[in-house]
Amino acid sequence: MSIAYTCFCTDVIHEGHLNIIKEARKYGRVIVGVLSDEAVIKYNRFFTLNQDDRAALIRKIDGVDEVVIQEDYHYSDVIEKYHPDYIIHGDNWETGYLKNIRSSVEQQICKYGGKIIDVPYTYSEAITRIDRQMKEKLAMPEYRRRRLRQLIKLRPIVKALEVHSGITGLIVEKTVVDHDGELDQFDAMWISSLCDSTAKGKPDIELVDMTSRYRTIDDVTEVTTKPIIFDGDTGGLAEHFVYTVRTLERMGVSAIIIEDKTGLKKNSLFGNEVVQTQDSIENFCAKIAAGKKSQLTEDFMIIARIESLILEKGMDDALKRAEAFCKAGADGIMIHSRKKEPTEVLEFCDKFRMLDKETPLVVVPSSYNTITEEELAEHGVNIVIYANQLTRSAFPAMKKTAEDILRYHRAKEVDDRLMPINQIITLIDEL
Ligand code: SPV
Ligand code: MG
Repeated sequence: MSIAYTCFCTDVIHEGHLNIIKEARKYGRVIVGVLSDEAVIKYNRFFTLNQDDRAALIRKIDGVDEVVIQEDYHYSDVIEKYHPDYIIHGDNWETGYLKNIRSSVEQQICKYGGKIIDVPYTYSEAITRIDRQMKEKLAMPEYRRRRLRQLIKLRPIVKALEVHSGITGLIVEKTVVDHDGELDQFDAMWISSLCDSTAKGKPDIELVDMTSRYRTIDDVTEVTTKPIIFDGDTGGLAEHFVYTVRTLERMGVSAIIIEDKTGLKKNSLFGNEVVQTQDSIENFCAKIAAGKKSQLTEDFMIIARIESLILEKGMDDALKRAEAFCKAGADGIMIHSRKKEPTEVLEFCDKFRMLDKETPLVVVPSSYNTITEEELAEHGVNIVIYANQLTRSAFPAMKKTAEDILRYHRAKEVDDRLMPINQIITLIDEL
């Protein structure tokens, strides 16, 4: 009997999926591949049911003969294993970033006479509603908050990009790239104190108050579903920090990173060019412990950021602090450096990993930007934060536009490099 194979990555079964199964049945024994958790999160939105629960859901559908886990969004392994005579898929994979997957499937199954069956994609009001509900579920605080911990387990390295507004949040939410046949997207958002302050035209010295920073989080959470890592600067007084932790938890933020500095905070990239005071190990440990004690969920993470390399206090000091901060309850360590070369950060990571194999390590390669994600992961890094790149790309472009309008006394000359109005209005989802 012929084999008809289809692959699902859905958390909810609707008429569109039932239609695919119905079509598949016409061609033979129906095997449904459930896309693995690792593969789903590479190009699709996050799941609300894990792969085993999704498989159980599909097993219950009438007409399904076998359910298997498909480990990769490329079909090569399943094609090799099952030699399906037919691969059934919605015709939405004829365009966009799924197109390449379709062509490699076609190339492979053509070799033995297999065929692709493109089923017209089902569009209906009910499906749109279900789709929106799933997305909104992902945006709920209890789902969003725990997602960073889930991603650390599922991703070789979690990639976070800076956001400071609804629109920058949407860019991180929606950008998927197909590069050399590999689909990829960002996993998380970093609400940088530098960029949040810059967007408000203020210096990065803990001047923008928490209420205002919560407003930025609100703007971002209203239009996105990805997890948030919040730059908490020094965390302020321990007596205040406990309230910050509670608020962030309630808002669905996944993690706060606080740095071991005290007094007037200056941006780390100034290093010792400005006066910056590192907090004592005792004080900072007490702050971490107070934060951990105040937290109400298991999900939320307090990540301790070590400034010893920035302030040229040496590797031993950085490692001593890392050990102490973990003991005080930190859920992760961020090591920062402003060197052009990654040498000191990698040395720290290697030495830290000899002491501690588990605690997540976070880095911010703004100045040592030649290092790749793969190299960082090889040194035990779990989260890479691209801390300011959206801000730094937008502002020069805006400044040049302003200058050129003044120069030419009209806007025609700048128009070629602007996003068309019809694109900007479709970028924003409507309910
Ligand atoms: C930020 O993005 O605000 C940071 C990272 O804290 S850095 O600017 O490198 O200090
Ligand atoms: Mg900062």
